[in-house]
Amino acid sequence: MIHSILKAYGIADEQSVVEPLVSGLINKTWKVTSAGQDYILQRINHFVFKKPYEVATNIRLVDEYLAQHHPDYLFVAPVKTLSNEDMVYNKDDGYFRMFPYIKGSHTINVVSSPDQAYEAALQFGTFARLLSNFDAEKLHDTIPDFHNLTLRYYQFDDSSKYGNAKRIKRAKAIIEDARKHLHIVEQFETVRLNKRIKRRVMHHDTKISNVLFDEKGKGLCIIDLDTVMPGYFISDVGDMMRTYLSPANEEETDFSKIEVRDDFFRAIVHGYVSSMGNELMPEERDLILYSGWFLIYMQAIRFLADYCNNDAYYGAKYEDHNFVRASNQLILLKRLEEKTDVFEKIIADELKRNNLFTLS
Ligand code: GN1
Ligand code: MG
Repeated sequence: MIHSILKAYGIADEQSVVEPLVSGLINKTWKVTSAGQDYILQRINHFVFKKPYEVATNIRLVDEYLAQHHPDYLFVAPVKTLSNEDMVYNKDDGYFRMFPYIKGSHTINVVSSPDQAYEAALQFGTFARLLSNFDAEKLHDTIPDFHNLTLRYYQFDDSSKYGNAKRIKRAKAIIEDARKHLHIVEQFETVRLNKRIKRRVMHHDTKISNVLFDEKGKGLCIIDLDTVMPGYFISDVGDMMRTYLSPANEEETDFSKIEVRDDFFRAIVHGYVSSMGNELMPEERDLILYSGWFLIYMQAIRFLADYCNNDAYYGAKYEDHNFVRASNQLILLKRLEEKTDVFEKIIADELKRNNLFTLS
């Protein structure tokens, strides 16, 4: 199957070595080595990305804009096929794209130092800043309503009423717990109504494995651009908080290991504010801590809804997998909420360091 795809790129069977890479929950990825060249091959999950051509169009528009306005910026655009396409379609296996492998780069799966969190935040902040004059509305919503928390809440609410009855019963306590956080959804509605809070070009999946690092541990560029689409900055900053603050990730079953670390929080804020803080409106700067609540809560109710809906979206490796993931994220949210005063102080410090102010 892979070999017929490689042919479209002019890569011959005999010379190529293809090895699967462990990556996210949605797309499949392989490393391809051929004639001394390395590539990353990715299959788009077209049950999730229903219009793969829109994904390709977004990446092309962003690539063209950056090439024209910021030619020195390292943006990893897909390799073209022999017939100059961004993507290959094969009726049995779906849609594939190939990216050049950036020499000397590596990815990490776990954030183990505040420096790494800082480097990543700087990368995502720089990407957003360089695109702040690009009209985000030119881009397609590659997953419509992807980070629409209000809709996610309704989906969760439906699943908790009409989903798998046995599972709903099992999850009763966390469903009730999740309902107690409705204020996070209400605040999202005020964000949507506030015209000074712009929809920007956002990455929407800022976990650490989507940053390439060089040998010295400096951030090189960002990858996995399928969810690059219009959104609010809280999506990118929030997902960094969700995935960098705790030493234990969403898969952890021992919840006593979930904690939020002050120095990692400062590193995220430092990296993002120093690259993107100037672009943010004061109204947006007021939402930095809210970003974490917003994204962690959204992930919790997405996992919980999926549990009630028989794991239709995320899949599951064991019976209670999505129940455990949802419980985990609700605990992470609590740990973050407990730090409100300390973290507001850190945000104030970092803004001050950059001579920036908020409304409040
Ligand atoms: C999915 O596929 P992956 O792991 O990059 C999901 C994200 C979630 C993440 C949770 C398109 O990302 O929104 O945060 O799982 N992406 C999509 O692990 O739904
Ligand atoms: Mg992804």
